[in-house]
Amino acid sequence: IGEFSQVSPSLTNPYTTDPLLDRAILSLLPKQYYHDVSGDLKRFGDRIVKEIDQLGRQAELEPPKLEHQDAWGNRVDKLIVSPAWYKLKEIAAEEGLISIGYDSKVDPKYRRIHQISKLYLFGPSSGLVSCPLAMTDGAAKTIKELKLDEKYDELKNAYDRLVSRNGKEAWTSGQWMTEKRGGSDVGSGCDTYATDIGNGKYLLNGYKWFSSAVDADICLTLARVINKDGNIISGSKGLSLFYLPIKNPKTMKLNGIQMVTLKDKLGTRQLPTAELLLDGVEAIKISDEGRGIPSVANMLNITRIHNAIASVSYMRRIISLARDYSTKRNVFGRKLSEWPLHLATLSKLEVECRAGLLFILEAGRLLGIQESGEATSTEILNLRLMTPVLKLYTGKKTIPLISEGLECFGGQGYIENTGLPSILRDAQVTPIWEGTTNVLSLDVLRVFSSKENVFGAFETHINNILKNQKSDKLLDKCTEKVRNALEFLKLLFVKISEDSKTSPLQVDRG
Ligand code: MFK
Ligand code: FAD
Repeated sequence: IGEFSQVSPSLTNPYTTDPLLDRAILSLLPKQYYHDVSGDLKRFGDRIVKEIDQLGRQAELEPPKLEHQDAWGNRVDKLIVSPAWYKLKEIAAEEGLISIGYDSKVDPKYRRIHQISKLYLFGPSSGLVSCPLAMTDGAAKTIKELKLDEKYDELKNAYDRLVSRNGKEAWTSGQWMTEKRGGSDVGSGCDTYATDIGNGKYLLNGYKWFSSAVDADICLTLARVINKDGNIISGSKGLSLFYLPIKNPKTMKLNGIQMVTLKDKLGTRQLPTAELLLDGVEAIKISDEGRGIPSVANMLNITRIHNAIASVSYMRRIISLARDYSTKRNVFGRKLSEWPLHLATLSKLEVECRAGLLFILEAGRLLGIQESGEATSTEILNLRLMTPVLKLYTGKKTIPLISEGLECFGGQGYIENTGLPSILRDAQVTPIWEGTTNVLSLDVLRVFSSKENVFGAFETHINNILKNQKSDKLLDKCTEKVRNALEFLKLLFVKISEDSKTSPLQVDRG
């Protein structure tokens, strides 16, 4: 087989070797807090290299299985998940990947920056535990925003578990929205029905078509309440939001749920995604009747930010490995890193990834301000507007970028046991789940058509950024381009406003 073997690319501390993250958080955080965060990220970066990345790989190689029956024919629906998956969930809790975002000892304006930075380091090594973390964060946010912890003891307990740092006690949440008839058009597609059994409790019957991280402890889901006359309201105005424990707390058996099958997926194979039959699931209605969609939007807007973090984290991972490889691979008598054409390829990827990182941190900054209760109406509108754009843009950009990144390894980029192809497969889901690109484009139109002076808020935001920009030749050129783009968007906005008298779908038809 010859004497030569190629030195492999290696993963280095993703914080200390990130070209931008440290500078970005230095500019966003007060000095003392920056030092704490920076120390935590450095330590966590080392843990990723020494421990976490191998666990992520193990989870990929030991995909989940579902056993419907035990040896004696009893229906058990036993989900078997890699030990690495459970270990990663424990690590995520210990490392505070959710709790940091809710830490009452830290100024709310800054804690999301810390959390997002940490999730960005964790994502590609997380064995897709990043997915339940997103939904866990979304559930915690929903409980807080709707003040459910003040209304129900059960929800207070759930909140404490969702944000726990105790790896043995922490809970994760699922988010079951998609059904066979509708993943985008949930309002028409939801055929899950809720029967009132008194004391605020309901029994849910239906079929959930995609339910990820189905080993979760709790879930938020949508269903249509059957009223006293046996009637239901169709469309999104008929949906309410429900909270349910996945296992009955007394029997520890599934709470009226049958796991019908696990999905056989292109990627995210580490992640158990199931089809579920809800056959009399006991649940609590946590929204006003008919307000299910706007209530679950609290969750969606958080999971969409997580999705963007994951997209950018995949970009960073492939670039870091490709950069490292370029210093180890010789072609035509030189290191790859010495060939200008290869450097030009890497530079293009780098620019896109850095822009993505600044974009997710900006979302974290605005989210923190919103959670501090000090946000202006302009900041709230910008966060609302930015979230779908952030998710759709990063989801769309990550796939061609990773594809180009794989090409930087030549044939090795296509070989399974390098671990590289799984990055592309996993990233392919980011534009699909949590709202496809077109559906999120329509969400942008929804914001423009439903809120006052959205464009004004956006313009103020951009002008504030430009005002604080240092002046130099290159930056002045960029500023001019941004101003021209703003003028163009203004014209577009006027057109959208004129057209959007009724609904985003009608604007789209126009
Ligand atoms: C590693 C990262 C991992 C990430 C986690 C992955 C695991 C989970 C995977 C999943 O995919 S979970 C399922 C995700 N599903 C979606 O994202 C659904 C996609 N479809 C949409 O987003 C639709 O736009 C939506 C179902 C939300 C609404 O469609 P409708 O029926 O046309 O809604 P409509 O009537 O326009 O709006 C109803 C209300 O909700 C309105 O409020 P009002 O009644 O007060 O006027 C809207 O303003 C409000 N609303 C809708 N979207 C909102 C929102 N409010 C705030 N934010 C939003 N995003
Ligand atoms: P459709 O809604 O049928 O969309 C098909 C196409 O139509 C898309 O290209 C879409 O962009 C386009 N489209 C739809 N509406 C419009 C429009 N008005 N204008 C223009 N184009 C439009 N869901 C959950 O609830 N919980 C989960 O845990 C979960 N996990 C998932 C895990 C994986 C791996 C995957 C792949 C999906 C998961 N989903 C989950 C489902 C996911 O959210 C949906 O698949 C997604 O929202 C799209 O819905 P759909 O599949 O019904 O596609």
